Amino acid sequence: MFRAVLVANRGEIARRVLRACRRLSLGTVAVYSEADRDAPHVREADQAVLLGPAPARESYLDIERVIDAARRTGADAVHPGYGFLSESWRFAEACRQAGLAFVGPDPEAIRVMGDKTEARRVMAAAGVPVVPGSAGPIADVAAAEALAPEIGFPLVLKAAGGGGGIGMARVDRVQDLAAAFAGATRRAQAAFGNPALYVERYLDRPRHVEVQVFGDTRGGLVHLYERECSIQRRHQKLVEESPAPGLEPAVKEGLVEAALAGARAIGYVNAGTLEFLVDGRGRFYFLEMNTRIQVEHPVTEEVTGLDLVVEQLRVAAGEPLSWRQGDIVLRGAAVECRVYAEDPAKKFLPSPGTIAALHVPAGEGIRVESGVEVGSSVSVHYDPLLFKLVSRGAGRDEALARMAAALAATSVEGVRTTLPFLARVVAHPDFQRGAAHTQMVESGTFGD
Ligand code: MV4
Repeated sequence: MFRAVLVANRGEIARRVLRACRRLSLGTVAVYSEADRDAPHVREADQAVLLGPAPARESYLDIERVIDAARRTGADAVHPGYGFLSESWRFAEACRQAGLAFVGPDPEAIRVMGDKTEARRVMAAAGVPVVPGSAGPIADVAAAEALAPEIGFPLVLKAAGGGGGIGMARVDRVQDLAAAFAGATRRAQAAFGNPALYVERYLDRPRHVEVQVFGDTRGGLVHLYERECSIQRRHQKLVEESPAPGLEPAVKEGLVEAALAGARAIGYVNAGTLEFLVDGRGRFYFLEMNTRIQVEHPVTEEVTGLDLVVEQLRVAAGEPLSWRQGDIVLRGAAVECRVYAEDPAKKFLPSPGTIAALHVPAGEGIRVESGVEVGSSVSVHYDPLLFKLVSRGAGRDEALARMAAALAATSVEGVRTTLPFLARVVAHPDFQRGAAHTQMVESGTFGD
C-alpha cells in the first residue's frame, strides 16, 4: 500500500478521502490555498502544503505545484477528488511521470472520455446505445444543415471538448441553426478552449440515470447499480437517489449491462460513471462517462454497504477488486440532498460569507458529508457546496421521510442555502411518486 496520499482537493470530498486513508492507516497530505488556511481538511491531514493564492488556477488547478507538494512531503499517491484536476489526463500523466500513483483511471481513458464525440464513437462500437446524431464533430453550419433532416428537429448542439451541458443549444427550426451554431461555437471555445461541436436529436424531458462501475488492473469489472439524478438546475445536481424509482427492472438490467460493456471496451480501471438519458418509453442512451469519483457516490455506498473511496485506493495500489459482482447486493434505498451556499429566492445566486451557526442532523439512517464548520468562510472562488445530507431506509418511503426530517433539523446561519428548496423537492408529490425528470426545476415545479 501507499506511504502517504496527497489529497488534491478541498471541502467535503477532501475530508471524505482523508477518512478513507485513515481507515487504511495511510499517511495523508492536504493541499490548500490562501483562502483555505483554516479549512478543516488542512487540520485533519498529517501534513499540509500551501499551494498559492485563492484563485484555483494558481492553487488547486496548478499541476506543477500539486506535484511539487507531493515530492516535498514524500507522498506516493495522489487522490484528485472530483472537479479541479480530477479529469485532466495531463495531470494523471504528470503524476505517473513523477512516480506517483494517480487514484483514478489511466490518462488515456480520461482523454478519450473527455472528448465527447470520441466517447460516443467508442461506446457505439461497444454496442452501447447512443443518442442518434453526428458520427463526429461537425465542420461548419453547412454540415449541420446537411445532417439535420436525418436527425430531425428539435436537435441539440453540444461541445465536443467538454460535457456537463455547458454550451449546449437546443435548435427547433432549420432557420435557427446558423445563429445557434455560432453561439454554441463561441461558448465551447470559451469554456473548453475547443470550438468543435456535434449534433444529437433532442430528447424531451428525459430522466438522467447513471451507472456506477469499478474496474481493477487485473481485468476485474463490476457495476454498483444505478443512481437517478434528474433533479438538477443548470446542470448542477441537487438531489440524487438509488435505486432509480419507477424504472422497469428490464430497463435497469439493460442500463447496467450497457455500462459494463462500455467500461470493458476501454479497459476501465478504478471508479467511473456512465451517464444515460432515459426517455418516457424506457429507451436509454449513453450521454457521457465521468472518469472520477462523483459527488453523489454516497447514495451508492448506502445501498451497497461498500466504501468506494477505500476501494479506489486499493485498486490504485494494484490490488484486485474486493468484490465480485455477486457480492454486490442493493439493499433498501438512499437519497442525497446537496446543500449549497446559494439563495434559491434569488435565482440561486451565490451567497458567500462566514458560517455563523451550523446544526446538522444525526440519527438512524442519516449521514452528513460536510466541508464546513462554524467559522468557515465560504468564498466565491470555489464550488459553493457546503455539505451533503444522505438518508437511507429499508425502502424509498423511509429514506424520504428521514430526509424530510433531516432537512427540517438542519440550520445554517451566515449564508443563504438551498435547504428550503430541497425541502420543497422532497415534499413534492411528483418527486414522491418517483416521476422526476430533468426539466422539472427549470420549469418551476418547485417554485422560484
Ligand atoms: C441532452 C438532453 C436532451 N437531448 N441531450 C445536459 C447535461 C449534459 N450532460 C447533457 N444534457 C442534456 N443532454 C439530448 N440529446 C437534455 C439534457 C439535459 C439534462 C440532462 C441531464 C440532466 C439534466 C438536464 C437538464 C437539461 C438538459
